[in-house]
Amino acid sequence: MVSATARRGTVVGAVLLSLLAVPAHAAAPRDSTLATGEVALPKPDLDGLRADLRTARRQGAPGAAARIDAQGSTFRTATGVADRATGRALGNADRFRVGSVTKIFTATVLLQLVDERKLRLDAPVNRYLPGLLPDGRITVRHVLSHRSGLYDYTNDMFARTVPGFEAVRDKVFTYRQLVDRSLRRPRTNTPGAVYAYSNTNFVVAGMLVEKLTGHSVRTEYQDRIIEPLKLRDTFYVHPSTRIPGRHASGYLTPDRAGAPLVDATRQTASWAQSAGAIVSTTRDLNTFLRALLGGRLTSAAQLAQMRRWVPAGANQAYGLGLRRRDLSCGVSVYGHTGAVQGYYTYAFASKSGGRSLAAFVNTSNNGTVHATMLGTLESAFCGKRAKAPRGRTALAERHEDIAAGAARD
Ligand code: REX
Repeated sequence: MVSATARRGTVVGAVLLSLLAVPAHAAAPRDSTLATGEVALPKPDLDGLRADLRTARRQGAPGAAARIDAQGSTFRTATGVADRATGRALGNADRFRVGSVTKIFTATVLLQLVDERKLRLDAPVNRYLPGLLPDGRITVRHVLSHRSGLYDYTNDMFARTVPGFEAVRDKVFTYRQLVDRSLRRPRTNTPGAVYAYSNTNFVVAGMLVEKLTGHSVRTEYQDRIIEPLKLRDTFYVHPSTRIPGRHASGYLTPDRAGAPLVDATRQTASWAQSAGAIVSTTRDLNTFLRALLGGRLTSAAQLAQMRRWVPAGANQAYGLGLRRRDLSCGVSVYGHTGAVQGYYTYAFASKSGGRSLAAFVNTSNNGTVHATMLGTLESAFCGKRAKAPRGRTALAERHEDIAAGAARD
């Protein structure tokens, strides 16, 4: 089923297509991508994007939606349902839990604090939060790049998916309690050695925000990002369990094959907080990434810090709260993925934010669907002929990587 939004999206999509079909050599005044020095991107494959979302539905997602923004043009598409009980069609106006895309918001606040000289990236965390961490060598940069070696407490929490979720659905944790759960386990690495994804890092980041500003992370997200960018569908929802306004219900896939999906919409998200408790829409996520990568939220110097990459798995690197993915066509994109119970998110943009894609499904714990959603990046940024060998962009980017074990700090 294709929703009304999706049909409207097709019309807008035609306009977008004509705008994006600018040859690389043409000095097209409307193409800010060229003006900002970004490489001209292949035309997005909008049929491919729609097909990706339909595939995700076949693989178990009740609904899927995506939005591309580029040079003032928009393409929206959605399929399936926002709510399995009522059968209401999912649309791009639906709010959803963005999970770890929250980490970009948290990092942005901290980099603004660096700009304000209230924080130093290479200072130990314990300088600001005395005695918090058992290893005084762990710096703010290590935390923001997932190189602290702090164990990810969610590994234990969600070892069994549904019972793990139900045990925390209504719980309210302090940051300290979450850090304590991590510290019960040995550190996974020497500080600075390698990338090892851990939500604990962004709990520590949230503590830093609150300590340095004297305000809650909600206030800081609001005053520094949400208000200035007029993100009217973006909220930090914790510990309240309800997503305000029109939103997609989220359905968690149990570990046992064939077991019914669990409605996970209502939860405190307290296990995630500054690592993952933001609710948003595809439009707001695209606006946010365009502003961030366009240099409108931090100084150029701090944006450059955010883009100092460490290797983070195949075709991926991690900066400070920012993920880079190197696509098959040689284009690299910047943003984050998100996974909270009931929702998977992909929010990525081109280097200076000229083209952005936000896509989500209202299910999680389904690796097949997650892999399909990775395909939305290929459709949005690589277009139809996505199978070409890697181009120069990706190679040039890779030279900037900080080698594992040889980090500069
Ligand atoms: C929590 C478990 C996964 C989800 C997690 N989420 O660490 C953070 C996030 C906030 O968004 N991270 C992702 C649950 C990976 C990211 O950075 O892209 N899985 C589910 C299980 C597995 O319970 N046993 O899939 O909903």
